[in-house]
Amino acid sequence: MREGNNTAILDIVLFALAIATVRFRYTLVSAYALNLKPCTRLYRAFLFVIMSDSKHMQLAFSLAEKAAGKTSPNPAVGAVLVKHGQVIAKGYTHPAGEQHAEVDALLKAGDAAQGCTMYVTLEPCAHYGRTPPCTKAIVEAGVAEVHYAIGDPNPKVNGRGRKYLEDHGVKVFADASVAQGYAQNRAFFHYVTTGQPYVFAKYAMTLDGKIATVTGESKWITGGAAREHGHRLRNQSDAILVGVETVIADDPQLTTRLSDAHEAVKHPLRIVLDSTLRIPLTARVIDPALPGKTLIITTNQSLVQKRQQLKRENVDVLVLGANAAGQIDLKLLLDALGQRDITSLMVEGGAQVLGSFVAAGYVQEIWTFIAPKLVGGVAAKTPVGGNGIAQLQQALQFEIKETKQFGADLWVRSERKV
Ligand code: AOF
Ligand code: ZN
Repeated sequence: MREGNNTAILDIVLFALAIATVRFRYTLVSAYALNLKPCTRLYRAFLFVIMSDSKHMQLAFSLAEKAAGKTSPNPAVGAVLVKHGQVIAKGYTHPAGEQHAEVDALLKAGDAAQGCTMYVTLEPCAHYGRTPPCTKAIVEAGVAEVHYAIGDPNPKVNGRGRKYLEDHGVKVFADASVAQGYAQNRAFFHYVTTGQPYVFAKYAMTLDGKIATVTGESKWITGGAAREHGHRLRNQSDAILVGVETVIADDPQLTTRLSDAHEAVKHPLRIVLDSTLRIPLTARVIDPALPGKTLIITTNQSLVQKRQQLKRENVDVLVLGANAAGQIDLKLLLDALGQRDITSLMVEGGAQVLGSFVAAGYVQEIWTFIAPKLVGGVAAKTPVGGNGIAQLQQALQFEIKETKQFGADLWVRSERKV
């Protein structure tokens, strides 16, 4: 009996807290998952409401996932319109210049949008950019309530979306799933707040941490399934970067090649760092027949004549300032790429280039492929070159977020700890 009373009191306390703040409504979903199973009918009914909220938000996230990698420099967003618990329409962000997720859903719903609740993974925009503001379309369609997962830090939005909706009588529930909203568009969030692309490092190594044998042989460290996954990652990046040493040693094409592509693949901008322009004129990466574009970054140490020789319809040369060691200044590089709307950059190596990005603290995420092989040899290269650090305390800290096996190889995705 006493236990029953205690449960009822717990229910009442939780219920009061839940209605006190919107944020708590979502916190209570976790409380439920943690097995705090209060049993009053009132509370169960309340949980049902908030859980269907979270179900609709999860649907919005899965819609956004469909658009991931195809919306740059815009974030990939999902939106769902719901009335009386029924999904009326679903939308997602279309390529930049076309409709945003909210407008996509509103167009599909037509008049049925009136009185609906919208679940959307990002604060709706309130500005005229390539497209008119979503907030205006939401108000005009008569949407009653908007739940969004995370605010849009774009200085043109940043709370203005919420304010516009509230000022026009729409009920707004913000910050429902901040962590998930951030994770899904982490490159966009980084780009829109720093003006620079989010940097991924990608490499394949053996169990003993080697990217090649002592003779420099590196084809192939991993098997076909892992390499195919590498191409899938390329398909989601805005740009891919290598140093000229890699071009000279491996002569890569740096295009996206997928065996199971059902739609057109994306060829990220190919970037070659080459401070003195040692790139051979026969390199495959500057082949005019390649799809997509190549950008060669150099410094004023290179010959003007060679710069002219390299330029073609799909190949451009950009001269940037150098650091004291005569290498391309990475800050200038990332700023220049941000100005060109590059939101994500995949650095593929080699070791020297990766060493420079790591030393400058620019690597936000690492995709490591590990092949179950041992090659040995002190002279065999490891993924990150440069001078390294003296003390473990100075190491860049990462957190492993995901692991997957591809064939015999393992893929580890780690994010920089903040
Ligand atoms: C939304 N829904 O689906 C997306 C949003 O140039 P525009 O008009 O396409 O606006 C781009 C900005 O809009 C972008 O930088 C980001 O702040 C936001 N993206 N907003 O309401 C969407 N993709
Ligand atoms: Zn919008």
